[in-house]
Amino acid sequence: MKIIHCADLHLDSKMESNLDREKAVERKSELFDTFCRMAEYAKLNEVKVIIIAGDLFDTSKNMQLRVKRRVLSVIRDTPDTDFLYIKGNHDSEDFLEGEDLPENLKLFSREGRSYEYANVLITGKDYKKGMTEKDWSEFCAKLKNDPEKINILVLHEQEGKSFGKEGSVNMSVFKDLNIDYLALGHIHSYKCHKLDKRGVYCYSGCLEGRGFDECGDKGFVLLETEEDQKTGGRLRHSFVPFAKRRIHDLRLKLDGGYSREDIEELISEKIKDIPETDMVKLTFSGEVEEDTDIDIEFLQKKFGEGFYFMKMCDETKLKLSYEDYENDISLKGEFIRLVKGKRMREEDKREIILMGLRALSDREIDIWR
Ligand SMILES: [Mn+2]
Repeated sequence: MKIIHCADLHLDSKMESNLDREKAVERKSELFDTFCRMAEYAKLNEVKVIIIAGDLFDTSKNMQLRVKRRVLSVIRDTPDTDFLYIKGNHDSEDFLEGEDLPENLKLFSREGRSYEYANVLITGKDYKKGMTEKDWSEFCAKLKNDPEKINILVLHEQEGKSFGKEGSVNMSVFKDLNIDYLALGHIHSYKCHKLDKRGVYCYSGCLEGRGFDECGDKGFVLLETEEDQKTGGRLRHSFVPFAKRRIHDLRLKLDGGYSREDIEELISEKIKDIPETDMVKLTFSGEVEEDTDIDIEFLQKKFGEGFYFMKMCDETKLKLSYEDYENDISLKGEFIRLVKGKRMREEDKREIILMGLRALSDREIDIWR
């Protein structure tokens, strides 16, 4: 039997933090398309269950009736697959109320609930704010996991050292409960670790990256059960990259003087393996000499055309020792000589000089150097 574990789709996200209105609308429809493609994948590959581990939607305020109804119709059109959906911290409690729900959409509650498919028991619990260690222990004590079966637990929680603080849960509370696979949502990157001798806990990550804090491969986890007479069954899991576009947050650390040609060469090298359908942010950092030519507008236009979206940021600081200017016949030189002639601590003088030079220069200087 095949099962998909996905989470954090945030289907009604506005997508406007980087993109212009037109692209934001397009990207938003891509989020939905990827959800449809996943349903298609389930049909083609005879996936019995799709687990959605919370945050199917972004906020109830953004929630458009249209998006909700379309999601329900995709589920209805995939009748051979059950959609097991727990609510995350973004999903509002009552947004499905009054809707005509498809039979294959299975919901949970804040107290927890289980569904059984052959030898697989899937238990899930909607997100509930402020769960203490005691609450979790009580929840775990009620689990009906059967050691002979494959047991999956679905939650939308932040893994942490302690309980309750920022809504975190220490994963050790789920140890030795015969859990084979703990399907988690909330963290937007794929991550899988050993839970105990028997099981693993796994964040599937989101299906599509939305911003530059959601970089790299995004997709879902495919679970496959194997019949095994001795153990009653085994579960294999693998991450399936599935996003339409990948998001890259790149940095170019500079040190010294660079001509425009040098900069262009460095950019070309940095981006050479990135497909043009991707979204790229490139930040220049480090220290550069004054004659370095980073014309962000020009570079963004030149290289941005090769990608769906590109954004460049210049965070470089001016590499400077003020002694270089001390004897100059210039405003900078005059300023340095003026400050040096004052009666004050040498460190203060240095700080004032660097601050003044920064004001007189068009590039930022690291004054704490
Ligand atoms: Mn969340």
